[in-house]
Amino acid sequence: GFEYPEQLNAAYELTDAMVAKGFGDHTALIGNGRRRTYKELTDWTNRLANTLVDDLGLKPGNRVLIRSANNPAMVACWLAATKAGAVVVNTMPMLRAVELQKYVEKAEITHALCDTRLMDEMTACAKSCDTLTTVVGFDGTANHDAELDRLALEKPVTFDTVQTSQDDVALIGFTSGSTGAPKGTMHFHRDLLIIADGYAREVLDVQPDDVFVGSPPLAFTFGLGGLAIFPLRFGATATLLENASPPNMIEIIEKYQATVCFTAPTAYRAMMRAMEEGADLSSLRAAVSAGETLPGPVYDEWMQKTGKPMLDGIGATEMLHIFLTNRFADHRPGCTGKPVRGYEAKVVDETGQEAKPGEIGRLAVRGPTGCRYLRGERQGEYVQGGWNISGDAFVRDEDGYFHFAARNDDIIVSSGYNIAGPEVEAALLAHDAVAECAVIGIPDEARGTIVQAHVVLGASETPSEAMAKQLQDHVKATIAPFKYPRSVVFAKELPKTESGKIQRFKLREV
Ligand code: 3SK
Repeated sequence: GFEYPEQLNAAYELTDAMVAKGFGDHTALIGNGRRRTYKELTDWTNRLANTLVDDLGLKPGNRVLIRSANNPAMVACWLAATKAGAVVVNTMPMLRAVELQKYVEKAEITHALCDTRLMDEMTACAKSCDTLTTVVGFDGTANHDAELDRLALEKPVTFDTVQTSQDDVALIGFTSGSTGAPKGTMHFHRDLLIIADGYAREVLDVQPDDVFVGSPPLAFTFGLGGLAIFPLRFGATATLLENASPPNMIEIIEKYQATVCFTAPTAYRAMMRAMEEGADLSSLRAAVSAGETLPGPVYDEWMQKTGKPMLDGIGATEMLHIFLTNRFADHRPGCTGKPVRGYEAKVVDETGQEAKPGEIGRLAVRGPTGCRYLRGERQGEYVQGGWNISGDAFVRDEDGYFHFAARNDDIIVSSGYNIAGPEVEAALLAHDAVAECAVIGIPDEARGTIVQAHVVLGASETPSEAMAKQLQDHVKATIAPFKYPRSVVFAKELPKTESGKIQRFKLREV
């Protein structure tokens, strides 16, 4: 198990405690052109925490929404609110007032800290939300040129951290959900440390000289863990990019010799194309892929180009972070590995019984960081006997390795055959002309449903019937021929969430 003192404040552990451990002069955060040491970050968060309590009336247990792109100021606000005993809801910068309103109402938010560049939608949201009494702007560029920054500059650099208990709620993560109805999941102070002491220590072996880079928003627990909690827990350095496009990530990797990268397979593909043009990613010792299925060809190409495995993992907002993963010394293509320390996983059939090795079923997971839905929404449906039953179909092999088969709603039943959409996608991605693709089922009179592939071609390729035929033949030659996409649609881009997940449901809606 994981042992922590009864009184525990995760934000204190990631700041003041790190200074006490001797990391004061070490760089904690790099972003928007500035470096901050652990001491500077600690002082900054303490000033902010004093402001929240003294000027903005924040009480322990209040719910605080933070609205920002990934930058050091967002990390500082999150740490400050957590130190002050608040429960934080981090949100993505692109959300509109109507979406923010759902979070505010569900989580009964009282305070909102918002990058001033994103204030319009926040103000519009506040007008229709009764619980939200305080909205204050901070300067995401960290020039300290907004109300929250000005108030904070007047405050002392020490703060009496609120003595939360290890099982006090610290964070509410909202699942993006494929239907547009977000659900809140609650996480304790100790959970924030468990993901670091489990996954980041055991699997990544994070060291103080590590430099982290990546694309997931801090509003997504994948990003908060990978780009804030993991580096700060071990005295390492986090680089934060407001626009984490592959070229921007490459620039940071080259400039700061980044060692650990968190992003999705699509970005790794783009980075590998850039390597062919001379980009130097040799400083990376760990390339973590999650948030999307890692296609076998992407894993293979990375291995071939870097000589290192790409670490495929699967996590969930409900469980806070990655719970199944490959390891440096134990990795296989097309495989999501084994449970992280502290977690158990199994594959179950429709009746909840454990499936036999090799049989497809739903992935069930339990562990120390989940799963507690806000207001118990979905608790009965998705949590059974402490097991979180995910929407993903998996197979567990004889050796105990887990293999992703499909999202339950990605299984296409065509003429009585079960076809896993991701398998067809992996086959298409292995064709040189394909840059990105998404496979869905569409209604068909003769077969009930047929496989339709939405394909983005590489820059030098041109859509044509001949190209569609070539791709169909390629799939037939790669996997069982009945799985080939009977319909091929060429697209310029695919619909994606802000965290980079392809929204197949949008393709189904067309
Ligand atoms: O696999 C995911 O989508 C995920 C979700 C939340 C936190 C971490 C991860 C990897």
